[in-house]
Amino acid sequence: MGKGIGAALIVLVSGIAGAWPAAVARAGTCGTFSADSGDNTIILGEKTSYFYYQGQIYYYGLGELAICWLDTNELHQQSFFPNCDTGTPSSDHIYVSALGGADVVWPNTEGHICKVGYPSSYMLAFDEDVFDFYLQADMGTGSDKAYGTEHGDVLLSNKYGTFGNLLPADSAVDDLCGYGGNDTLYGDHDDTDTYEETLHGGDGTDTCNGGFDGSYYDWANYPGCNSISSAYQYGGDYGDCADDRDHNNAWWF
Ligand SMILES: [Ca+2]
Ligand SMILES: [Ca+2]
Ligand SMILES: [Ca+2]
Repeated sequence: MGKGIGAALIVLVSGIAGAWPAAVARAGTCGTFSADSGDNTIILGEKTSYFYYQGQIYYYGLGELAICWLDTNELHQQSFFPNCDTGTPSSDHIYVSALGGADVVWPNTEGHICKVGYPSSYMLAFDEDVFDFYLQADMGTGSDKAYGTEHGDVLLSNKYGTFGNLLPADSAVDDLCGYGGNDTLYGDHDDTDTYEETLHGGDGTDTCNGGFDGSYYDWANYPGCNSISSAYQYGGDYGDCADDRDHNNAWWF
């Protein structure tokens, strides 16, 4: 529970999930977020509103995506994405561009204050029962960590290059964690043991591509990755990044 919030805080989760029509269209982008070229922490959650009753504050979800992030100066920032909401079909995604720096992105699993204002910056968890859309994260250069939602996400260890949509080498170790859902994970063109990516498919039927062009190699967790291209396979359980996703909540405090 966040600082400054009374022990009697009650969070009301949006109750309108599932009341909207299912996906009907081709994959689209419901929102685009760009961090900065420094080190960033990027957290996905649900925008809220609140009211006071008998001296206590009550939050309720607005069914709209909010992103809280830490900029290169370690200042909190918050952005809202009105087109990424409870009506957004599962074929759409929020596009996150982390740019340079050592970045981390993940869907928040607990509600927290986004330190840009109390009480208005409170965010609920990213609840897959509320949001059907998935995450596409281009992590950019630098050593990054990307955690997916329980939907089928697309996680890339670097941004697309300019030729053939390939991911250029970024001379950095990246860690991609698909978590639940049928994810697609792409390593970049680093081709030495020093800078291999680790691709964790997690639950679901996941596709892991170590180099995106068949010539380079990363470490793919098997059977976490059900389909593996351009990668070495780990036969066992190479860590449990699903746990990491939950533990990351601690950074807020
Ligand atoms: Ca960055
Ligand atoms: Ca990277
Ligand atoms: Ca998965």
